[in-house]
Order: sequence, then structure tokens, then C-alpha cells
Amino acid sequence: MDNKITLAISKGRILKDTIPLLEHMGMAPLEDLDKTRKLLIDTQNPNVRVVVIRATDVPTYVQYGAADLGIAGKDTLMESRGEGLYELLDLGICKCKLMVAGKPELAHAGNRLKIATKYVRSAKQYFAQQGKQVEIIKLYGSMELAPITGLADLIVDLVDTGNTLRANGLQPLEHIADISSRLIANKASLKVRFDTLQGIVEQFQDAVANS
Ligand code: PRT
Ligand code: MG
Repeated sequence: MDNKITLAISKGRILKDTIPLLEHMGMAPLEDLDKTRKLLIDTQNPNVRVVVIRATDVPTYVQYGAADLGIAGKDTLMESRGEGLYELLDLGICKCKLMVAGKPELAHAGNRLKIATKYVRSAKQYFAQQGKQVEIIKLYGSMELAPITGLADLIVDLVDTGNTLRANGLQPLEHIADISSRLIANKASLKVRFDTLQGIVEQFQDAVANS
């Protein structure tokens, strides 16, 4: 491995909203990320390259130091243990809310509520704080289907416009957390390469404020 700084970014909407920031910073990827099959991509900054990976893998790459920096949703970070990494900056992109949603009439069912979610850790923590005993059912997608089919009483999912919920006859019920994407760093990298990483963090700050 050479001595470049590696920035891990998750595919999909976070990548899409990160590109303008990278362009502002003179750190745009040198290949069209929609077309290339490469996973390790050089940028306009000769000292920085990016890896584009699944959202849930970003904290893992950064935690183990395979990437020095990463960009991940707060939702993803709340699900990871967060060991070995620092959250440095709120990038203010990909904003949404983590919410309890469902049909209001099922929200207070007398028996132990069944909650379908991809956010097991956040859901457990939230309902424990509420003093509610719930059964968590782990899903990997299409949470909205669970209350409709009777798999669960409620869901915990990300909500932006609320259109997806409405289209499926569901409503946002309780707010758990405000979500946006964060710049994270490997703790050891930050110590060893402080000046270089600090410079990149300042560039991100400037891009967030001015792009
Ligand atoms: O496929 P994969 O599981 O990897 O991810 P994904 O397809 O759910 O989304 P991706 O990878 O493009 O981006 C995921 C990240 O974007 C999340 O971790 C959040 O930090 C952020 N983000 C911001 C969102 C949303 N807004 C969002 N609205 N991620 C997902 N959604 C989904 C939500 O799950 C629901 O299905 O959009 C739907 C709700 O949107 P509205 O506008 O109908 O309310
Ligand atoms: Mg997806």
C-alpha cells in the first residue's frame, strides 16, 4: 500500500451528495463512479483516494484503519459500536429522521409490541428508555411492509418526506433522532497523520459552509 489517505464513502445517496463537496475541495474522484468497476479510485488530490462501499461497511473500514476517513449516516454510526473512530464533522447532507412509524391504532396494543427494523440497536435503546418491553424483528429492507402484512405492529425507519409511509397507509408516530451524514476518522490515523487529516477536515468544513 502507498501512503495515500483513504476516504471511505457509502454508495447511493450519500455518495451523490458528497460529490459536490469533494468537487469544491478539489478532491473529486477521477472516474465516473456510476460507470467504473474500480473500487479504489484516485482523486484530484494526489494524496487522497476514495473507496466506495456499502453504508454499513464504512464504520468497519475506518475502525480497523483500512480507511483513514469515512462518510456515513448517523443512523449507520448509531448501529455500529463506534470503537476506534471519532466523529469529526456533521456534513449536513442526507438529512432525515429516525422514527417509529405505523398505524396509530396499533401503537398502544396491550400485549408486547413487535417492532420491525433494520436499526436493531437504536430501536432497543429507544424503547428501553421509554420503559417499553418490545420484540425486535430484524429486517434488511422494505420495513413498511411489516405492519401491512401483520409481521409487526410498528416499524423503526428513516423518514424524509413521509411519502413512503403515506403510500403504504402508515404514519410517522415518534421521533427518535435527527440524522445527517458525518465525517469520521480512525483514531490512530488521526494521531499519526494529524496535520494532513486536519487539513482535509478544514477543507470539508469550508465546503459545507460554502457549497
Ligand atoms: O441499499 P442500502 O440498504 O445500502 O441503503 P439505502 O438504499 O436505504 O440508501 P442509501 O444507501 O442510498 O443511503 C442510505 C443513507 O442515506 C442512510 O443511512 C441515511 O443516512 C441517508 N438517508 C437520508 C436516507 C434517507 N434520507 C431516506 N429517506 N436513507 C434512506 N431513506 C429511505 C427510507 O429508508 C425510506 O424507505 O427513503 C424512504 C423514506 O423517504 P420518504 O421521503 O418517503 O420519507
Ligand atoms: Mg438501497
